[in-house]
Amino acid sequence: MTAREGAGSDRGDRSVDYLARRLREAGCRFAFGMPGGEVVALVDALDRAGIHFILAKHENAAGFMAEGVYHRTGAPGILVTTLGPGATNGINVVANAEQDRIPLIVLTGCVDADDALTYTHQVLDHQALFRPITRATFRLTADGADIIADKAVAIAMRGRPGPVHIDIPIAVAEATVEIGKLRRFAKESPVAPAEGEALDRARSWLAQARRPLLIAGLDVTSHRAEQALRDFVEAHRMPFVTTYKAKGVIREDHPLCLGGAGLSPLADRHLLPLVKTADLLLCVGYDPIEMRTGWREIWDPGKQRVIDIGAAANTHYMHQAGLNFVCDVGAGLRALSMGVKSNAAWIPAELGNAQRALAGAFPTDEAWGPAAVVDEARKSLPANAIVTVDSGAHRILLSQMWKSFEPRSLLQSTGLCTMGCALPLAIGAKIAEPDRPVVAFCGDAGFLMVAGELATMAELQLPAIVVVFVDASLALIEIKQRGRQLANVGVDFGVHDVGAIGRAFGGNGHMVHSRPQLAAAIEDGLASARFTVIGCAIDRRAYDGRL
Ligand SMILES: Cc1ncc(C[n+]2csc(CCOP(=O)(O)OP(=O)(O)O)c2C)c(N)n1
Repeated sequence: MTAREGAGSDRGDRSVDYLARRLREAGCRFAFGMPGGEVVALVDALDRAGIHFILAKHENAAGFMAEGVYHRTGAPGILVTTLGPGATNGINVVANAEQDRIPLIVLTGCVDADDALTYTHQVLDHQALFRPITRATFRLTADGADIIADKAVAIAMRGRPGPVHIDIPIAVAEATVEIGKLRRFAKESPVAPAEGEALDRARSWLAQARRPLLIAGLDVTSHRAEQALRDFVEAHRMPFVTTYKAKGVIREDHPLCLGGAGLSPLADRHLLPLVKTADLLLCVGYDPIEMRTGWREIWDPGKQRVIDIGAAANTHYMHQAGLNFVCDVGAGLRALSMGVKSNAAWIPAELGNAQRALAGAFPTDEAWGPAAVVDEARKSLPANAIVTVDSGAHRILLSQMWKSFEPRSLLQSTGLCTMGCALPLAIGAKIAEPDRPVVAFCGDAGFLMVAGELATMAELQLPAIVVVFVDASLALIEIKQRGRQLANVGVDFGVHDVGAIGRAFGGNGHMVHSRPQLAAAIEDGLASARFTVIGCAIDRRAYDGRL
């Protein structure tokens, strides 16, 4: 294999053609980003390989669009940036991919090593920049392009998924190489826990448990273990709580469901007593990176039996378990269940009371306000709607109130908890599933961070709906500031007509002040061929007592 630098694509395959073909083979059909001169060959190669390149208005948003596609297709997302400012604009979404366990392939252009010896303009060490927030970072070589691509996909998708970075020097990208057939690694098979003393003990704990409680987390979805989980909770009559990311792994109207947990002290008030009185806690694909401090060391492994079945070893120390199985989540559940008869004896009234108390903590009868927005939207949207939500007070309320009926139908950032994700996530989801209703819920500050992507929605003619909670405040931060009796500084801002912003970008736009107005705007949005922005005018401090 020889690299012939500088040869054009018409004279043979470039290294980036092999890279692009391997990504196409992995199921990728879309890439997102903003090119610079350093990545034009890459963008050309992606396009030739059948991977449609979508131009976003900011690299950070581009990464979330890629994530939205991943959730709805299962193929890794692709983010393309140019060198220097392009790469640094992507830092937030790459950190998000690391903390939120997203297989994002991050492709950056860079100057060639020999050039960098005497040239400094826009030149940064991209690998040093991305190393702490990725699973791996590579520098593409011409002859190894297919292998590097294969490694990137394998590392991004394996176990607990995460981002992988490939820096692509200009001359390497354009080098013509003769690799021939793509070289690939063997597929991994799911790892099940070994038979032995630990598994025997786990089975005996399960058989003896009278008050078992299951906590399901995002590794359940990464391992596609939803059916195994449902079979398990039904066989063992085990009530379950999920993290926000795992909402919908089992339909939330299931009789054993206790809803989502993670960021709401109000919900925790009813959930934690159940956790503390359970005699067996089964943490299934539970990655505590999603949880606030209220979930740190909440049980006593000296008194309570705790089994962890997850994708990664417990190095977080958020909690401890008596037995830890690092394995494929579905295989782990099936192995644990084998030959075990349930002895669970939860008093049905006790569970019913907890479910009622949780529902009562988040009432739906508000005449108007943030809870009314969530309630009215849920009623106005079909059950199959895919919903995204940003970070802030509105997210906590929505995540507690929203019932999810399928996995990955409520998308959000729960590890990094970044603002500005909901709108681009919705763009990605709508691209992947154009026939389903897609709705982004944003705070007004989070919306204003990424409002420029409405232009992308218009260009792609995506009829998604964006619901904005317009309270002219960073509500979540204002609550914390007030709670500490500090002066109101840097948290309140102006009321902006987000409906007019929507119209300015070529969509429909409304400001609504009541339930009927909201219902009508959603109905119009669902019927429209254009996107719709609905600003819901609510009072400052409207979240008091609701989180
Ligand atoms: C990128 C980023 N910057 C800052 C924060 C800290 N933060 C968390 S919630 C929040 C307030 C968000 O305000 P808004 O979007 O209006 O939503 P609300 O809290 O009012 O519902 C802020 C500033 C963050 N999570 N992400």
